Amino acid sequence: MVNKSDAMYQGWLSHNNLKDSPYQDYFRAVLLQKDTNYLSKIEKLIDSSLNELKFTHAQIFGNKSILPVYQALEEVEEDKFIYLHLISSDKAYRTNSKNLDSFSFMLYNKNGFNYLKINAYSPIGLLYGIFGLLRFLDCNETFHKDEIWQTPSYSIRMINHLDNLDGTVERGYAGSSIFFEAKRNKALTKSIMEEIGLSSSSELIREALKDDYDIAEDRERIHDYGRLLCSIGINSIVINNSNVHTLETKFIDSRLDIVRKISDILAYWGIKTYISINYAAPIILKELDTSDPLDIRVGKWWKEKTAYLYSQIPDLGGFMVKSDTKGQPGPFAYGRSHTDVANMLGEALKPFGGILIYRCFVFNDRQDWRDRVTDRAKLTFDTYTPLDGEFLDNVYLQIKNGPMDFQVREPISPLFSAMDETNKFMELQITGEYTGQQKHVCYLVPYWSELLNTKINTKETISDHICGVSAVSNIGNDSNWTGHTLALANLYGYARLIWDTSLSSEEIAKEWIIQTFGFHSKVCSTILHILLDSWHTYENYTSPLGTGYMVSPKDHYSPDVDGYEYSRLGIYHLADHKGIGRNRTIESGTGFVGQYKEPLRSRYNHLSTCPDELLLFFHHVPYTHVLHSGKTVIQHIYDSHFEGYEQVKDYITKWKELKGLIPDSIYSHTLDRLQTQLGSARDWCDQINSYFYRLSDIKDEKGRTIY
Ligand code: GCV
Repeated sequence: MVNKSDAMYQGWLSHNNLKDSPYQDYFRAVLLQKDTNYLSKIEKLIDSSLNELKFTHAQIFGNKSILPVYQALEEVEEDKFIYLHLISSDKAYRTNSKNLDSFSFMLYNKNGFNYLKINAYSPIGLLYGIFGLLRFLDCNETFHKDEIWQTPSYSIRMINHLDNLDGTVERGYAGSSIFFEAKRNKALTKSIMEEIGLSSSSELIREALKDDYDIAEDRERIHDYGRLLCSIGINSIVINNSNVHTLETKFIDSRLDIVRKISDILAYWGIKTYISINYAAPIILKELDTSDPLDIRVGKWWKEKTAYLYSQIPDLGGFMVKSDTKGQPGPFAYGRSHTDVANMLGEALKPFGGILIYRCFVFNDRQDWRDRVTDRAKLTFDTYTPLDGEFLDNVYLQIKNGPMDFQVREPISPLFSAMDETNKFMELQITGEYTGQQKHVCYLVPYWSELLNTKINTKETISDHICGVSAVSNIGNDSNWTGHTLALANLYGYARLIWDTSLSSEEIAKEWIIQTFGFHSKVCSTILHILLDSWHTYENYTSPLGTGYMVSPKDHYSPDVDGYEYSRLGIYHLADHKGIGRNRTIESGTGFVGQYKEPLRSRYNHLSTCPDELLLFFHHVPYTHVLHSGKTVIQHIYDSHFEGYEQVKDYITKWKELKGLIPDSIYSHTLDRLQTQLGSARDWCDQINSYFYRLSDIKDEKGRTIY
């Protein structure tokens, strides 16, 4: 069981800072005024709202003190109080000129008034308002105006878990699943299974042990997770891996009880539960001999199945399904298209208000490395754009931020500025599969902010062309949730950014640091510096100038410059003794650039305008090519790698100055991770520099040691 006294377990929600807040007296009492009667299930959200205020009250005035909650103004006895007003949404939407939705809230503090007020138009808006107010005060902000309005940038703000029912987490770097676990000792059970002959196939073992898995015993932890997510506005979670194995197919069948239990908990936090489904479920569950979406029996099967699921979990969000990739069954097995599958499932979900999230991660893993024409980067666009306008309106295409796969730097996927007749989600990755796997510090919010705010013409950004954002979770059952303490800033930052895309990554980092560590100026400035610098640092010592993928194909972590170079995966840097990079231009390259609209198309197509950091993604150049920075490509490679290594060294020096200023456990654990990062940065720096020095035979101008 997790150590709940771990200094990071409460994340950013300890409300410790309120102990010194000039506003603390307002937390002596609460007035809750409701304009309308809400359904009892909605009362869960009111409970959570009041519980958060009770917790805050106890933090300030001690555990023995009880928070009085009043229903009418004239009853309030205290001089100061928090005033919660749940306003009928019809009235509010009618009379208010602001762009309100059910998640909106308003904080109100007028000089001379003896209360801090939260106006909300739905119970979830009220809960968001409470967390919004607490954040505001925890960060020691002051009310410069009477009213502060908040409405999120997107109505769906989602987290994707890659958790499997046996408790493992694909691309998880922070322990096991917080949702699922084995009831008995797994190792013991496995050895028994092996003894009776189910030796080699883990799928068989998992299947044989199917009744041995359940919702994690520590349900309080799921509650606490819901609280963390709700406080930053997340309202949707896909609870299982989009690679759906046989065992997890049972979530829509004999193990639906697990989904229901999780969904019941998350409902306290206004979070809708989604399930990843396997498109071949009718066959896997042995109920049909086909999954052909155009076979009437299959459509009927999904309709009945969906009706059953909603009868058990009426507020289920919907399904996520992964299209053709990596051995997962796809529509092409039956000669059908993506729309055939998506619309069949969308139709089944429609009567219940459910949505279908269709993940468009496609790639051809049969490519011949000798083939210079086929370009994996082009595949998603080529596959999906002909289908624009053909998806039902409750189908959302989930598109990874870049055309490849969560590299430290990729250009934005051209699909976002195409397919105007289709609902689109952007998928980000919080878990650092290719960005140091939470052993390295790598605060990704600056990157995400850059992506969402990419201008696609003079008026619009990418963000205007999507209707939601989703991201792969970085959470596990480690006591501090994310393995690396500083990786929690990525979860926090992701959610805050998609709540309000105009927030800067620096503002977000400051919020997180202050709520987590308090106001000590050295602590704040050091952690802020490390976080804001860390993405560029990681980029510096890993693959240069947008090439990506110089990692080991086995672990996606350690350096292996040619790891993918002769593979069938379509990922090639094409470095030889003269130059490096993939020519994707319209005239002489693979033509990928042609998928962009102006102005990005011209910007990326021409060497003179292509940004340095993406140069090798779009162009093949000699090592002596001069960048906009004035350096040659080869000198940039040497300099950035030496610099990246030095930056990590500097983080360690700076971190050591925090000894005694932050809890010891966080201090030493993070120091340990930074030292691991330094060792890895050294490997990266030496291997990349040596590789390119040996290949190009061009010396480092600064004469540093290259092996
Ligand atoms: C969930 C990458 C990852 C896989 C992941 C896949 C996807 O290939 O390595 O672990 O599978 O992306 O996003 O579907």
